[in-house]
Amino acid sequence: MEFRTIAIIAHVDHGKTTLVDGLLKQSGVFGEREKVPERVMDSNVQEKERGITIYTKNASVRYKGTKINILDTPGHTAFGSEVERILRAVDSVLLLVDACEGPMPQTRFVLKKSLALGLKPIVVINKVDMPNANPNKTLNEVFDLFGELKASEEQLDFSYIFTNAKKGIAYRNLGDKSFDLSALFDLILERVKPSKSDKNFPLRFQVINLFYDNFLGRMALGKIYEGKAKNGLPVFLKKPDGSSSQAKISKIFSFEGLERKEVPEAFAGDIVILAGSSDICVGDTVCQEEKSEPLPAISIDPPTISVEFLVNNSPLAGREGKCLTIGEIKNRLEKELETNVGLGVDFPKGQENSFEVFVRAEMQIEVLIEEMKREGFELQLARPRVIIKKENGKLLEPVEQVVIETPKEYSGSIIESLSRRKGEFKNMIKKGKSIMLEFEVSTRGLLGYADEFATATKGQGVITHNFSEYKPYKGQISVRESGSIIADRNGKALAFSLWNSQLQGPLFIKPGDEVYEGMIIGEALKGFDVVVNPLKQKSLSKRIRNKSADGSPGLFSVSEMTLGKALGFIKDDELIEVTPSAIRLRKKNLKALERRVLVRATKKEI
Ligand SMILES: Nc1nc2c(ncn2[C@@H]2O[C@H](COP(=O)(O)OP(=O)(O)OP(=O)(O)O)[C@@H](O)[C@H]2O)c(=O)[nH]1
Ligand SMILES: [Mg+2]
Repeated sequence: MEFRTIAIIAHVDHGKTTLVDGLLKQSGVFGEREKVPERVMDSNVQEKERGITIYTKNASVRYKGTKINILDTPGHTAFGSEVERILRAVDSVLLLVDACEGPMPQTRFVLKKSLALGLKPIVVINKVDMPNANPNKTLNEVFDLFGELKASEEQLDFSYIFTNAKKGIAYRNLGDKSFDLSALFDLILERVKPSKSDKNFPLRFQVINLFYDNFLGRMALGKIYEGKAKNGLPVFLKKPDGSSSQAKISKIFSFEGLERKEVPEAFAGDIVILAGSSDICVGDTVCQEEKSEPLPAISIDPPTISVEFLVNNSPLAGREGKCLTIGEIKNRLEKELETNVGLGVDFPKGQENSFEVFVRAEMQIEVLIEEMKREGFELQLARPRVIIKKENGKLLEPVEQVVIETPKEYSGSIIESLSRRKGEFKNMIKKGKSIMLEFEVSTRGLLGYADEFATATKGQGVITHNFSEYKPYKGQISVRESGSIIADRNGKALAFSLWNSQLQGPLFIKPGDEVYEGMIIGEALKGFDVVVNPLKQKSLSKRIRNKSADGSPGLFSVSEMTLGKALGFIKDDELIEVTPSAIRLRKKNLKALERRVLVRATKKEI
């Protein structure tokens, strides 16, 4: 049997997972009566809730005697390096572009990576059914993008096709009569060359992703480049650093539709999962012969952000969650490390009650914490910090390429805010009513920027950023200029006092919410911390004068705190308290007096 492996790559929401639905359905993967949910590959709960793909997933379809392995990748910028890794194992990519939006920043990123690897993408112009779709213009823009990214002659001569992924229809030419995706299936067989794989060579397999199974332990997803994987086969596990160890293949799973099917053997060209080594990592080569060369290493971007995870010691600790201890958090993080390639953890050596967790994007922390919340964990997080390096006596920090697409009217304020964050403006391209801006910004400058950006562009802007390299430290970057409104006692907040407190700035809590001394209940716009009593009632005499029953002055707006917002909001002396049902902010030091003494002592030191 012949194999083809393709990845579907695109900007977020351009329709990758919807197209995979169509490919699966039309290749007969599901029974006729089977009820298949929309975007079936987005099977993770958070993926369903957020409506985006977070983890790369794979499936396979059979068409005219060929097995096509399909990898559905995430389009969100935070998971860009996941896509990069996947591209190593594919024979080609379907570059999907929304016919209304045209190429967007992440389209550029994933196309650039594909071209650099020498892949020849098939361009799929999707959502042609939308009233504001402009497929021809989009196709021209894609062609220009190939040119801009210095595609080779061969790559510039790309094939293209138009689709309505939602209905599962592909048109080789606009205006063709078509009722299904066969034109796309045929194009894949026509344009994607079968894997260069020799079944007669000894086995060579490379790992691109990891899974964990309670019974089988760590398992590796990857591609068989040469030879045959066989159950029970003794193998060598070669690491990129040149070290080698022995193992035995204990199970092989191949993909049929969405199912993982256990098979006794698998052949070159196929994408499979192997079990048998608890030590296996992304990029490792599994080979049959000791003298076999390992496959070229897969580079994984280093983590650039660290966040301290602490045991919850707030006055409300233990009320809402069931997993609170340092041991429980440690076990959970160890489990995560089995498969989460983008994560690193420094476990405490002594009696400390905290861990340092390393990631590449704030959103990775959000996804992990959200998962832990659901599992019943309580913990606290400190302000994310960027990992600074020292080389030859010089401080270096990670910088990112930032691409923004926004309606023109917001470009001024974006340039201003990113300059304040020490971003370097690189380029500007007009695109109809919108404008594309390119910057180089340090990861430090981007921390907490997502929320500010969404507000500045009224939700109409799109920002993507990807790590590029470590560069000289850019100096001090000012953090949030506002202060915090802090509660001075424990109890249930009352409407009257909150109504007064909101004169200081937006609040994060509503009447009836539980508060404690040192808890942050809002943002103090004056620029310094304000301590308030959120339990204060209106005096009886005033209540009688105002003729209001409880003295409460009516409704006011509350800015709901999300984890993303909280990570961008807190300062160095503040923490986020996470429980299954709440996100609270607090001062590290809960007592106002102690905080004042500490500030005075620090000032004296300076
Ligand atoms: N009208 C129309 N809507 C589509 C089409 N393709 C996808 N959509 C819709 O576009 C939205 C995003 O689709 P997804 O398939 O989740 O996009 P995605 O590229 O997988 O998104 P990420 O994985 O998060 O990057 C969904 O609401 C789909 O129903 C299409 O051809 N026509
Ligand atoms: Mg998707």
